Amino acid sequence: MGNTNHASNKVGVSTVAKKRTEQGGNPSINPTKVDDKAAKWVLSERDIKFLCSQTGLPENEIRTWHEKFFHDNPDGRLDRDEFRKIFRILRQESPDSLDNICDHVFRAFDVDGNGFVEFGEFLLGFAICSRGDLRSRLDYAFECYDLDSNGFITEDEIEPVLRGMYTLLGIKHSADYPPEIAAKDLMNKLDLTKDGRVTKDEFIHFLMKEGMYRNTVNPFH
Ligand SMILES: [Ca+2]
Ligand SMILES: [Ca+2]
Repeated sequence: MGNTNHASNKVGVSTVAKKRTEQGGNPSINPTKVDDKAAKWVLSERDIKFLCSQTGLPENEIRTWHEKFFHDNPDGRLDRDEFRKIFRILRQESPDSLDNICDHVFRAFDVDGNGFVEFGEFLLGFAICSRGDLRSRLDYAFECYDLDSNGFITEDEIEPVLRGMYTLLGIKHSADYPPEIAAKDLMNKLDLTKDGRVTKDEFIHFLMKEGMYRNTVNPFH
């Protein structure tokens, strides 16, 4: 395998670590783009080490994912439709129930917000959402709700995602407690400082201790 370290950071896994985990101290990793035209990517030893430490996956599993990912997606990234297909395979729920939540999960995975989920973003998101600790999973859940990615959740952002969660969980909307009221109630619970917007800290703090709400709010249970 060629070793072309110090390539430009185009793919954005470094930002995953920076934005999504606040532990700090993570080196940047990106599968290294060897040739623009061939769009061929290699994982350096450093990439592998970083992904192992971030995802908790063994090296051979990372190599397997990498091979499969680039086999299915030679351009090294997933657009929304491609992401939807993979998401359907990875989740246990019926495909129809996933549709409304899928775009929100896509936004959480697309850490650098470039409209694509690159390999590193995919692997890290997948590992964290399926086997990460609760705080990390809530960190990703926050991004699902922050529709405009401005770092705050507002009441109008809660409702569409909550609707997606209801569909995902097979919860029927009851006429006397429609999603817009549920969103209002949830907003009141989350917005501790009553300034009309919810920070990530408020979101995580509340849902860490409120299991009942967490079950209907967090797509990554
Ligand atoms: Ca991206
Ligand atoms: Ca927002």
